[in-house]
Amino acid sequence: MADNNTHIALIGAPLEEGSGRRGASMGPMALRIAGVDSTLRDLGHTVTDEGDLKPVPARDLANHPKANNLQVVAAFARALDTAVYDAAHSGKFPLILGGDHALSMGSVSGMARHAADLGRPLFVLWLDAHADFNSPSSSPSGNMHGMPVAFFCGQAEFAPILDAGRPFVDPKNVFQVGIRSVDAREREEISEHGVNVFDMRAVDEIGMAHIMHDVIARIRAADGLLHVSLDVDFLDPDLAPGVGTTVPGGATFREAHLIMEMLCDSGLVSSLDLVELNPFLDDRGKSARILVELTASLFGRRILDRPTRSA
Ligand code: B3U
Ligand code: MN
Ligand code: MN
Repeated sequence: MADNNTHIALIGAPLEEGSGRRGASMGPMALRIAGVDSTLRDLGHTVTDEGDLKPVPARDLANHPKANNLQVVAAFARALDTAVYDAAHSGKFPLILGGDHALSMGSVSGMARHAADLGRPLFVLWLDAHADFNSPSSSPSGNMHGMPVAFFCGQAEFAPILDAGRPFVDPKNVFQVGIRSVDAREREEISEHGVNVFDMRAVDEIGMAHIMHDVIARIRAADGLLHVSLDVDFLDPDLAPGVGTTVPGGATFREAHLIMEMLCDSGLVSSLDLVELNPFLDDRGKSARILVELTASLFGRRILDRPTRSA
């Protein structure tokens, strides 16, 4: 994706059952009201809104005491896997309007299948306060929005309870930026699996520009595709209060825009999740609007009519 004409498929995923509270199902509508489609069209892109997925719960799967609402989460994961794969396969850029973060089990699976077709590796940039590397046995809450990274990195525990046999993502191709709330088992898991982590301390010490140059160079060297997953709580809660799990000390407005601007210049991004927006908790649409603004930066809006510095 660069700043020329891209055909973007908006895919609504009104999932909230992965999150342990109500409200994230209103996320797709809030993003539409904030003007995600017209903003992208104004930048010269073609936008097709595919509407919202409404999957039937996956009753072929057994309920699990520590994977809350597994049947609903799995239904969304399956539906998104197909919708995202089909969109990418037909040359479109899948832009997923969430919905809680459990939906990334499906969007990343779909992009992993697409990348495998192309014979290219899939990389994931995980912008989040959390590592989302729990599994049912390690999760303190049982909420599946805390589990997608473990799922798509192939954590064995998911095989008997969720769909096995999907292409997974090599954990070494996952970059987590901005994390600042990690459970004890997650800390061990991400290091054992070799996930690349730039926590908020790294952001403070090294700086966002340096981190992103590094991430982009590594993906480019491997000729990878990049899926970006943006959780609202990546941002500082003063900036974006419309999320169920606010964690102080998040990314600033400029840090977040810089990421998007550098990713735009890189031309590497092939798909995007906007997740965890909870309009019920938002302050007059502020968080929905900032997600749309960040998306605009990813799709070519810039301060001056030139890249500031090539990535
Ligand atoms: N790590 C905790 C909390 C959490 C993860 N993701 C969010 N919250 N949004 C858990 O429940 O897994
Ligand atoms: Mn998350
Ligand atoms: Mn989070």
